[in-house]
Amino acid sequence: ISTQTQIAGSVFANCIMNASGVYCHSAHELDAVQQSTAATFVTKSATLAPRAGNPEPRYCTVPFGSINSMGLPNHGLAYYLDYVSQAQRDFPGKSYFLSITGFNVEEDLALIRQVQASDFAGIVELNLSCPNVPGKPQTGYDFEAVARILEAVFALYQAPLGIKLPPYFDLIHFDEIAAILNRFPLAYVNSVNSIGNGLCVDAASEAVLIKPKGGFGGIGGVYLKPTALANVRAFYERLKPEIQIIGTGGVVNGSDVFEHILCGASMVQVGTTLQEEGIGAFARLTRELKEIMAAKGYQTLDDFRGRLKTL
Ligand code: RRO
Repeated sequence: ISTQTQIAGSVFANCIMNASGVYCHSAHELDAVQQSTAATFVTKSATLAPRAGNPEPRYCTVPFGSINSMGLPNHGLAYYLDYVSQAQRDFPGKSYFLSITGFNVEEDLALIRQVQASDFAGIVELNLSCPNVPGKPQTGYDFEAVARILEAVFALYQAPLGIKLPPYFDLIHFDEIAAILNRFPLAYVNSVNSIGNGLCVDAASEAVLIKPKGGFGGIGGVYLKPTALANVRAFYERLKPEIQIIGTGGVVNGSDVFEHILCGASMVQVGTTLQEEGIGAFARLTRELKEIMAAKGYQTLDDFRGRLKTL
């Protein structure tokens, strides 16, 4: 039984990897993902300059998931370009994902130019959905801004590039954003980022759980799964076949991975569960996925990808 997959022509021996933000801030964490059974890694979203992020506590686990308002702490693009460059030398033939995010189109272009000037040979993930920087909207909810950014980015950059989107909740919004995305040579769409600006409350202390933004933060984990599957499915049905889907959200067990692929995902990313369980989550999820495939008589992901039935 094989869980091999492909994104933008790169072949990966497995279809499960980290979600950006988890286990990918430092070289130490990225090494751990690299040495695991994960398909590959994606780096923490990088800005032009290093950022400390929001004040702590800024991540909290809750029974059905997590809330975070990290505020984009990262070592800056140069750090992640150096790390990937070394990984490319150490493991020739393996592809890596580099996440970047600017605060406006000029910054996005400056980031892209730095990637272009480097020896990066992997896949760029442009994060259009960070919910946690005070005063900055989630770009993915401004459809005209998404169109403007992609026009500018693809005028400059022709190598494989995908985007990380926030969850959408209305079928009209899926129609509108998909019509825009279909105008561009995107490698993939990654759905979804956390549900922005949720609020978790501790009844005992009568207080919020995280410090930034009065306790508001991005929701991940079990809460996210139906929304994530809906976004994967809605984009699988609307995007041109050249644009692949990466499914992220609510992956706790092998069935969750299976369901993302059934909805149309070509790669599945793990955030909250990886944060809570640690690097062993990759081997467990892979084993559980293979057990489900074996029980159903499936040999490869192609046997069931996208083949969700309706009633
Ligand atoms: O760093 C964060 O606060 C963060 C980011 Br950039 C993101 O894209 N999604 C998220 O839940 N947190």
